[in-house]
Amino acid sequence: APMESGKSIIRLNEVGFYPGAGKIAIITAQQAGKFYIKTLNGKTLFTGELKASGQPAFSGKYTAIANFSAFNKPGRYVVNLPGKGDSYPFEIKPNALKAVADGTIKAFYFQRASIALDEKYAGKWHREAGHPDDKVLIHASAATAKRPEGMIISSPRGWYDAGDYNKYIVNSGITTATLLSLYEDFPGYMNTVKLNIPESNNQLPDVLDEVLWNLRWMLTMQDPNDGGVYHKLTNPRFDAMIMPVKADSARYVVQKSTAATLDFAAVMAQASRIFKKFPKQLPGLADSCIKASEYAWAWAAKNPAVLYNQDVMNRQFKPTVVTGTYGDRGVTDEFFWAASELFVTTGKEEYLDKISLSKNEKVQVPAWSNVKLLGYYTLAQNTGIDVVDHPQIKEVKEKLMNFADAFIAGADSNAYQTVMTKSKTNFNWGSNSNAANQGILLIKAYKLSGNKKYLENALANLDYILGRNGTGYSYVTGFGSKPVMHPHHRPSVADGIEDPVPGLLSGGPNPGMQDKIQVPSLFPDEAFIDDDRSYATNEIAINWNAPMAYLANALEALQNT
Ligand code: 9MR
Repeated sequence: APMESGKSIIRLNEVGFYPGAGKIAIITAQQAGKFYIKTLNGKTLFTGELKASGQPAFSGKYTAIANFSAFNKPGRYVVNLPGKGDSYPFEIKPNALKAVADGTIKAFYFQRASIALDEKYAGKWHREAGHPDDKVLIHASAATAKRPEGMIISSPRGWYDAGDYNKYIVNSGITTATLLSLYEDFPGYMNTVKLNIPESNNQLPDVLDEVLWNLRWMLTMQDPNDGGVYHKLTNPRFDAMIMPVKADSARYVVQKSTAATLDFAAVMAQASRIFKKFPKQLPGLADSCIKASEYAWAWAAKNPAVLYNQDVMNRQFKPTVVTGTYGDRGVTDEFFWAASELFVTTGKEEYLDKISLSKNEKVQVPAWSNVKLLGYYTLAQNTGIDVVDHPQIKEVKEKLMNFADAFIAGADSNAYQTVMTKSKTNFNWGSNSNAANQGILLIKAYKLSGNKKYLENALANLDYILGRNGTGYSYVTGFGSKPVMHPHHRPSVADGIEDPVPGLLSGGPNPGMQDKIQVPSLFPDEAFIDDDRSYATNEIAINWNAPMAYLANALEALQNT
């Protein structure tokens, strides 16, 4: 049996707590009696009583809860258990999550294609430019009369999707939208966020500068001749674990797809209403975005069921492409999302007509394949235009709140006292992004209702990601005492630097083992290995980092409310 030391059995947010907020550590043992909050010099400042959790963890083991919410004195501390010793240290202070909040956005800078990362901005992770993507081939599957097979287009910039170096529109869609929403929901706070990126001195908030790196790439993925959007820009096969500059195989854009085109339409509509506020800094951009969006929508309306099926494509066309598929099998949610964004930005009733809510529809927290809730968010929050008379909008708000209520119901009786650890179904590929996306839903519910219970549960999910969980890892590189050190991330593996690129959210526990790498436990919340071969548990991805960045930044913005 593993040693039951304080550090191994006391699971807590290893980064920090806000003085006025809830503070909980979970003991993964049936410990009873007292616990102490001590300074790093061993001085006891708070004594509490452990409480048993109502339900066991997925492993069947019961936990104990150390609640020290009443202790609010800023400083550095440990939780101490008699006979077991100290937890990892943590801080109590205002702005406790500031570094994580900044770092998880800065991570997007580290994911940039087509640019060298200077030491000034990237520190020891500076690297040469990779993937200029100024000579990208039209794949046979994408060929048209005006853009024949082998024709060369320019499609630079963008973020690398994940541990690999390809660029996928579907996944870029939800990612870019999530970061745009962060700005849209918290403009005052986000205006103050400085990331030390090359554009930091221009007259635009840094988060929007970072978004523009990807948005400008996305714009190049639309065929100017018909409005359709290529599904992805990719190598035929995944690169070895090498640096970007060494990865120089030919790049292609493949066939257009309805999902990619609608995700593009949604993001461009949202971008248009946000960039409209910066006419001096970005002349014409808002107009270009809405034009691109409506053009894409028109293509999708004419091509409502072009699903990306890589196997079918490979049977017809060469070269064979085996990289990520993001092969969504249903696009009603993409239609809903795009129509919602287009309606809110343009006010045109024709888009509202496309927003139908089915009776007992089951919504899920957003994921790349499931974007309906992104439409809900936009419809529920946008008071800028007069939507109160539309019964659909009222219903959207009600459903959103009901959905949030269902999530938090009983969250305080499971072993880790979080929404994330309520259900095994949360633990699929990229499970940590579910924790973050649940957090976003709860932040939205808080903004709509003013009820702090939503905010507290959002914070608990953040605690989950930073160490209060079944493995004790802080799943964000560079943060916490036991952070993941070996993510499946090509630059982190290939750069010869011990520390991985910082601010990246690992995918997290997933018992699926799609990569055939053995995980130490198959209990859903423990099915994780900090091994760079384990892409099913320990890859990083932009669509996972974005909700993490949203959650951490939203909590920073709301900490004093
Ligand atoms: O996040 C994606 C996950 O939902 C899928 O189950 C998985 C297998 O298709 O792919 C994941 O996305 C990967 C993408 O296909 C390629 N780049 C890395 C992504 C993260 O693992």
